[in-house]
Amino acid sequence: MGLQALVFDVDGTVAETERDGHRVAFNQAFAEAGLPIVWSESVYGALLQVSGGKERIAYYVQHFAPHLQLPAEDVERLHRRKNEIFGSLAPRLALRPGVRRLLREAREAGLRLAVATTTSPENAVALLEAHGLAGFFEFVGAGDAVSRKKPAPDIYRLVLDRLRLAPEEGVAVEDSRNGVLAARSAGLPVLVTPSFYTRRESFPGALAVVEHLGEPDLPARILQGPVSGRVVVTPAWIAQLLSG
Ligand code: XBP
Ligand code: MG
Repeated sequence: MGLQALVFDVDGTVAETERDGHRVAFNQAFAEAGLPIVWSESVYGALLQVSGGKERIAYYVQHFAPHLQLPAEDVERLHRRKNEIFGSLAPRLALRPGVRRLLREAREAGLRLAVATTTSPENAVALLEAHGLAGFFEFVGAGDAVSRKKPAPDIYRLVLDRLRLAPEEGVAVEDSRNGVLAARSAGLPVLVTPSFYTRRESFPGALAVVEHLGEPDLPARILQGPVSGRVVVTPAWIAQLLSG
């Protein structure tokens, strides 16, 4: 028993992909298709409550632009194009502080690493490859690999199943309330690094909430947890949190 694996969310956790990546790519795909839809930063923030890009487009059209009468094939085509555009933006999306460092330290400490994300696998892989991180992860659980997206626990259950891990042996790293709900429902403890769109959310049941993962010259503020102050999140610090 004890800490054996870290399971990373991608969007918002590894990088600020939503505001500067997905949102921009959705808008470009809409424009290319000649659709009169532009998602502002604030509108997109509200739409993030709908997990999944296809689901988000379909929800928006149904509620705010029903006159467009977009059939499911068009939604799928738009989403495919949006993901291609996201792939081309991925190299420009900076990693959040501490992500690369913690992955390296986790590998050195013998921890296993996996991804549990709602985004499509091609987006997760594009971002990880663009930053030379893909090789860190033994399994990428993503998108439609499960039928129910976060906040349902399914993607975390799939990852635990593939890694043959008990939930108490892993810690999820998440940025959103939906992600915390998903991980907690699967029994996984969660460390939260809120992102641009989730910084005002609450994270019930989180082990701790930290500003970001921290770097030696940029320790992160501890926003919620058993201790206060600042921290550079390390595998040892996470193990200590876990052991209470
Ligand atoms: C991510 C999502 C995804 C992305 C877009 O949530 O909800 O839908 O916004 O990706 P999380 P796709 O960080 O909780 O996994 O367009 O590929 O769905
Ligand atoms: Mg996220």
